Amino acid sequence: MRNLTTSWDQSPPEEAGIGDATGSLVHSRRPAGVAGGSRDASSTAPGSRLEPAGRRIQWPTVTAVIPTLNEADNLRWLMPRLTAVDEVVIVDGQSTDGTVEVALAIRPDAKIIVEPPIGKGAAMRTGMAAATCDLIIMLDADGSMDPAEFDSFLALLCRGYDFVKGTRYGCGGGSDDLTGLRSLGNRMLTKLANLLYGQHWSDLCYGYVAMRRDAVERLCLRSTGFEIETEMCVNAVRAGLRIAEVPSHETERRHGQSNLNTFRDGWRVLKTMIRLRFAGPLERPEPDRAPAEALPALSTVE
Ligand SMILES: Nc1nc2c(ncn2[C@@H]2O[C@H](COP(=O)(O)OP(=O)(O)OP(=O)(O)O)[C@@H](O)[C@H]2O)c(=O)[nH]1
Ligand SMILES: [Mg+2]
Repeated sequence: MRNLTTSWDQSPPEEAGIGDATGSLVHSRRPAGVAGGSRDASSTAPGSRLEPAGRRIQWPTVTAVIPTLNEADNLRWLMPRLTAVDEVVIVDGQSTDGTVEVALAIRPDAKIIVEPPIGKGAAMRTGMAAATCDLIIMLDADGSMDPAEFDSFLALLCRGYDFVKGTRYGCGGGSDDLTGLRSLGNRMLTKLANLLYGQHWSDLCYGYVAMRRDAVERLCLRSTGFEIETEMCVNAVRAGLRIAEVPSHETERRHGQSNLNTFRDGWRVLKTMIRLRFAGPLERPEPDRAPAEALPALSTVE
């Protein structure tokens, strides 16, 4: 038995030809077996570059991180759809509607962390720190983000991007949930972020994102509220991560009430992006951190 290193991040984005790191909309092909099905090479398409004959391929593992605050009814829809991930981390803000019980009834192996309801940002940071897989995908518990879209996020990570953010605008994306006011605010904030950070993003305030787990520490996240989505994006730029946007369709929250306050949270987003623009460089990774090129490789075993 011999370990080979057929890296799942071998091709840099520029060479991959399926998107650009400045945030243009990208469409991706799904490398068979990344998620949503068997990780055995026997399920890959004949002739695939990643199907060396006679080898078993081990695909990167995936953690789903989900913040919850009284989302029991929504988890009944969401949890059965998380079949393609290896680990589920739920960070619950002391829900009183049986959220944790519902989650465990459907997914007994879910990792549950209960903490005070400080905000979505705090919950996401806790969840990212608890994740143990190669890749992390973050989504809301309210059923507005469909796990059927996981593959388009994960495929881009496997093609060399560090941070992949969903966008509800442009080809293939959309929202049944955004009010006119929220959409206007988001578009204005996105334009400002593009100006301040030299990007071409189409959607700043959307929490459906995926990243390599080794990118988490480099993001140096501090936010406690909904401004975490902005902090992740702008710190990804500041940290020099390879970023892509992928179209996503957001449906309406299935049950319950929104926790977002348009004006209060919009103001927090604005303050965050301006403060971080003038905050100086992010701290460099610790010396013992492996450089991006050397990060987890897809190992194949003959
Ligand atoms: N643990 C935890 N989760 C939270 C907290 N606040 C919000 N959440 C969760 O964060 C996710 C996003 O919150 P939402 O209320 O859906 O915010 P939104 O998507 O902007 O609003 P909607 O229009 O209702 O979809 C949901 O899964 C919430 O349950 C909190 O303080 N603690
Ligand atoms: Mg929501």
